[in-house]
Order: sequence, then structure tokens, then C-alpha cells
Amino acid sequence: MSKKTSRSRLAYILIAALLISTIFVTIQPFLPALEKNTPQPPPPPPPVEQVAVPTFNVDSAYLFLQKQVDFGPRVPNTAAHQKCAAWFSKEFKRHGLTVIEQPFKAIHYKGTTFNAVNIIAQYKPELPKRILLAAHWDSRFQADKDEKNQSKPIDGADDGASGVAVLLEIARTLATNPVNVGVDLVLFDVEDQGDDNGASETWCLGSQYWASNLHKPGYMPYTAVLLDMVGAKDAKFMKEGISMQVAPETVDKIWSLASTLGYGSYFDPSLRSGITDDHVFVAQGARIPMVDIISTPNEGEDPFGRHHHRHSDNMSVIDKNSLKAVGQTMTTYVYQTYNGVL
Ligand code: 1BN
Ligand code: ZN
Repeated sequence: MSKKTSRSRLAYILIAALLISTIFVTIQPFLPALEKNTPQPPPPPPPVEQVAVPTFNVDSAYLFLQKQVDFGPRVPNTAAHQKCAAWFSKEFKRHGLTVIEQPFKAIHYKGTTFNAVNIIAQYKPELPKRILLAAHWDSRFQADKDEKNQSKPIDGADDGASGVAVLLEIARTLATNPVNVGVDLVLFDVEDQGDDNGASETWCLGSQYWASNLHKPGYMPYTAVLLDMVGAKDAKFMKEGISMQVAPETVDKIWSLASTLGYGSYFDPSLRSGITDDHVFVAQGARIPMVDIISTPNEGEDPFGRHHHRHSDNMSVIDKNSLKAVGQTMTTYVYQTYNGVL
């Protein structure tokens, strides 16, 4: 082979090597991207610190209920109503929660202007993932279903104080058993001053106001539950129609949780028709799907029980077993939601 031929062959080899390395350097940055496009198994979720589910102290809840009734009927524009609202704020603050008092005027269907207030107690307000638990705190201005003293207000031990008592006990539980999820405990005013023969909008004035004036713009909890009439003997909680329309998965989770905990005799998985209650206005006005746990022990007449809107809705109808069934179920619901079980 001549010297010239071997030199030109060397030149060809050098040019080819240069070309190959140039191509490699050019496409090299794209190689990881190609790799990224091939399906990779998802990274494991960050470990969640598991928190034991605390016991719901029903004796403490009972005292919270008794205290409300001791103020007298919590009818708007009365001293009892004002004093009880102040006590709620003090009590939530004592447990380290951040309280927002949301005052508003509500026009009663009979024409009176009520000075009303919703109370919002926030546990760990800085956390974005939040659980909303609500109850109404007012009691009815008249015992319209009673045989006597129909124009006098009722104690509302079950219809009002029971749901709030469970929420106050959950506040106390959160303070002593920290959990890394936000919880909002909302007490709606003027739920129970409506017209039994009138429009549904005459009821639930506090939740209607809150739904149009959220304490935080754009507020959207991860899950939301309303407690109403949860303290009477022989309480029966059926899967309520509106709750099933707006949040069927939450209903199913709570009812099967209650059954697992041994409270299946209170939480009846049968369906029942929808009820006008705060959850309806929360779902309509704020687009927040909310489940209502409300006792309807009877069919036909008096679905809410023989004490409903009567003077017999006093401490004598309260049964710690009913309070415990709801309190323990909701405490477990909060802590297991955090633990990632629910
Ligand atoms: C529930 C308990 N409600 C009042 N006290 C809501 C309600 C309003 C139920 C109208 C039936 C009719
Ligand atoms: Zn009522």
C-alpha cells in the first residue's frame, strides 16, 4: 500500500470518529428525556406518622351539653344566646384553636331582625388539608309541636346542644392528641327558627350566610360532616338523601366505620329521603359536599322523634350511649383520615 493511500485512509477514519463523537455529544442531553418517557413505577409516598385513635370521652361531652342547656334556650336576641356564644369562643381558645366569630343580621320569617353569629374554630389553620365538622348551636324559639306552652322556647338538648357537645369534645381531644391535619369546627347560628309550614329557606340562616361569606375565600375542605340531633336515647342515623347525592363515598365510609366500631345499631345503612338542614345550603351555596348525621328514629309522623320541637327536648332525652356512638365514630374518622386509612 502506498504512503498516500494509507494517509487518506487514516484521514477518513479520523473524520468518521469526529462525526460519531459530534453526533453523540449532540443527542446525549436528550437521552435521559427519552428514558423519562418510558413508564417508571411511582415513587413510594412519604411515610405518614401514624397517630393512635383517641378514646372519645363521653362524660366530658355530656358536661359540654349540660353547660349549653344551663344557659337557657339559645334563641337569637336573648342574653342566653349571647352568653353561650361567648363561652364557645372562650372554650375553643382554651383548647388552642383559632376562633373567628362571624356576626350577621338574619331576618326571621316573622319579621324580627336577629343579631346572629356563626363561630368558626380552626385547628392548625395553616395546614391546607382540612376536615370540616359542623353543627347548629341555636335552639328553637317555640315548642310548636308541644301540647302546651307552644309559644315558649325549647331547651334543645338534642336539637342543637348535642352536635355542638361532640364538636367541643373533639376540640379538646385534638389539643391533647396532636394530628397533622387541619380541622374546622363550625357552629351555625339560626338553623332552627324556620317556618314549619313555609319555605325551606326560612331555616338554616347561619349556614346560608356562611356559604355566601366563607371565612376563607375559596375554602374547600377535604371532607365535611354535619351533626344534628345526635344525643337522644334510641337515636337512629340513616343514610340521608341529600348526603347520598353530594357525598356518597363519605356516607359509606362513615357508616361502615361505625359498624366496625360496634355502633351498627345506631348507624342504619338504609336510605331515607332528604332533609332540609345546614348541609343542603352548604352544598348549594358553597359547593362543599357535606354529609348530615341526623337522627330519624320514626317513620311517618314525628320522624325526628317524640321530643322534636317540644319541651321534652331537655336533658332527660339525652343518652350517653348515643353521644358516644357518634363521638367515637367521628373521632376515629378524623384520626384515620389523617393516618391515610380513610
Ligand atoms: C332538623 C332539626 N331541622 C330542624 N331541627 C331541620 C328541618 C327543617 C327538618 C324543616 C324538617 C323540616
Ligand atoms: Zn330543630
